[in-house]
Amino acid sequence: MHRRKFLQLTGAAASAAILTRHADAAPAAAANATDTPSAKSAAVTPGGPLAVVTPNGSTLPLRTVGNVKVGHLVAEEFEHDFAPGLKVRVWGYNGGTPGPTIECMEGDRLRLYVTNRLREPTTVHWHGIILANGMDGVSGLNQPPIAPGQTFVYEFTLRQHGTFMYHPHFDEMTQIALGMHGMFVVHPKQAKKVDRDFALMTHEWKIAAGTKRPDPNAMSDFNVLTFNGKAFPATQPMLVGKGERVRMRFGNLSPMDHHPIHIHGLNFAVTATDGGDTPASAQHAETTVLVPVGSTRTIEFTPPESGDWAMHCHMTHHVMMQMGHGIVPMVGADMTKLEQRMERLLPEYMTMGTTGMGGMGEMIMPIPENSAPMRGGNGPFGYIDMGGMFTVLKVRDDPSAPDAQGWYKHPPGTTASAATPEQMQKDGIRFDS
Ligand SMILES: [Cu+2]
Repeated sequence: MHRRKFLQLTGAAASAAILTRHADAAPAAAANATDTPSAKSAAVTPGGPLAVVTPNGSTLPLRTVGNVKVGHLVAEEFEHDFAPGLKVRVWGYNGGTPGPTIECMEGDRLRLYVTNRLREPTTVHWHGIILANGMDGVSGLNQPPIAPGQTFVYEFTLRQHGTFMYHPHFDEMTQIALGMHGMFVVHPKQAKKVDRDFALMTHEWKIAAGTKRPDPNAMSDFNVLTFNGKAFPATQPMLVGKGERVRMRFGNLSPMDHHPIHIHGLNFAVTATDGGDTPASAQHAETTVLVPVGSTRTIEFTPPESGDWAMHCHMTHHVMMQMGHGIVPMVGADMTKLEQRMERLLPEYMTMGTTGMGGMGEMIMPIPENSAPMRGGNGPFGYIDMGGMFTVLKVRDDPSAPDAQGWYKHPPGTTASAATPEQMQKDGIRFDS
């Protein structure tokens, strides 16, 4: 089907959910990929804190010159892969969205060069970092904008620790929406030991199906939701050991939405925000952490159960992809007559959504070029009908085992299964079908 036809269908079927997915077979879920960021965090300094892993991302290389750590961020446009089938031109840093995670120690003197390879000016604001006013990066207020082709230098000493972010403070609406942001981690001098430490930037994008650029003017109806710039199944799962101490740092520079991040199979405490550490007396157990726009949340937990555990934004539209949301609800409707009439006009017409949307991701249907509507991924029990801001936390008894990155092997008798009539009768369950 051509894109024009698809659009016709979308328009014609005012009542029907046109939910489609790629004509080619679903790619192997990245949830089973071999490049799981599992490497146990290496020490940044002997006996010191641990290195942060940014799944699907990178860490900014820093050179030591005298007593100063020197880094270089390049603001630029490049092609980015969101999910299988969806390649879009975005703006970011050093070829990445998010840009590389900046990772330092409290007390470090930092000199950061910023080169502007965009066609408009930019600046960098170090979100949450306490520094001299002239280093804060607000264009017009603290500095002149960095012109295209120009390189600016920022220099400051880190007097605090925590999880922060960086982003432009010139034409924020466009530049952040197009992908310019990154995480900024400062380890305390007396680091609290953990076994794993992950950084995840949440984001939302409006990318009309078949187009090559995100729409920075969008205020609602964001249709591509990402962890570190990737939508499931392109999100790299995270591998940890049962009983290990795990830290996750979430950032949110989405244009408009907060993200309640939910992890299955465990509970956690929020140990810090970008404002500082949460005192132990104020910490409590949670299963979902709301990460508001313009803030970070750091959580810590010790997973009590091995398995492949879902981790996702709990806004249900944030685990969907480029489907149309402006549609009439069809659940439970009998559309037989309408379908017959529509087929006279459009032979390929089909109504969707009358039994819910769960089957849509798996359907082999043509879609417009360069789009990933409602993409999901293959799981060990069938199709995982979620896309967007969804990933998998792989908890293993032995995370170094050779098969640790494959699907979890459930011990016999520990999976839900179809009930037998005998079982139901024995337990007094009545169901006349
Ligand atoms: Cu969300």
